[in-house]
Amino acid sequence: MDFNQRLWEDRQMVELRLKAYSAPESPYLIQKDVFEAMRYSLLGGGKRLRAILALEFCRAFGGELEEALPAACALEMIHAYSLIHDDLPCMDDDDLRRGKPTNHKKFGDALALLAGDGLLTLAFEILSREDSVELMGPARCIETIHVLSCAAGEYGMLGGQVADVLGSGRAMTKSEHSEMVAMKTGALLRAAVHCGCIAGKAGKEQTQAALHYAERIGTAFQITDDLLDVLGDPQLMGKNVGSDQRADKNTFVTMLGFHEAQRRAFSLFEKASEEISSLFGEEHFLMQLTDWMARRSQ
Ligand code: GRG
Repeated sequence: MDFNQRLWEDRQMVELRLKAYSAPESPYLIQKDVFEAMRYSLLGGGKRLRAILALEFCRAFGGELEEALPAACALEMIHAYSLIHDDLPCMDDDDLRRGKPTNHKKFGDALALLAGDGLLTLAFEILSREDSVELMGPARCIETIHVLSCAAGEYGMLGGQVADVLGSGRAMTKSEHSEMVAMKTGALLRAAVHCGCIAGKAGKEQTQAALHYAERIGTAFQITDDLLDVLGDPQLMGKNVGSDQRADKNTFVTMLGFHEAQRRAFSLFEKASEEISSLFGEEHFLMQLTDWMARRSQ
């Protein structure tokens, strides 16, 4: 099947399930406003990369996509929460996300904060639901919940965000910066691959190799994000550029310079592709997906 067709099909599957997991629109619920704010950011577009990684690693190891879908959706919920909170005035203070006003611009700070909390909580609710437990079995469900909670928490994305926020305005060392990126951006991407391995019942060594891949693309993905914040097209990206510089952030561009950052991303994506090639062969969909990540302009 054509690469773009498969990407579209994966996304469709995720969109439909996310919609099914979201609370229905109802004028009678007293908390209807937070449901609306949650739907606004959860169903509001995005590349769905984390979900696709979970689905495709599951498929690559011979698993059924259905078994990876709850985790794929949980990943997108956690990701959407992080974007809502990251955009708040007390964090990056951004007005535009995925081509629309940010959640707090549309609903106000209080509701945006609560919508983020709601999405984070919903991620774990859907994974522990009876249908998910029946589908995956209790052991794999608990393992998935453990992987996701560790990736989202204080030793993962949240910890990285703390280091990023508190490190703005002062020069970080290269190792501090690498650690911050591995936590803030890398942890959730790594968890996406890990969830796919769990759903696809990958063996220990296969999982280790897949996680090496994930660590490389995690760093490379953030480098690309930093490069796009300097030279990206705001129309294509659906968000404002130059925000890192305005906030005096430590980025791969400030740490390495633009060209060295480009070279580093290229080399990491290349190593990541080698990992996929030795796991699944040259022609595999995940090779094309890695290439697509390396070339992304949004
Ligand atoms: C607890 C108040 C509070 C805040 C936590 C954890 C957190 C806020 C923020 C996470 C940090 C973060 C947003 C990292 C950026 C990761 C990144 C590169 C996001 C962009 O991902 P894409 O390009 O986005 O996949 P789309 O829109 O395509 O889904």
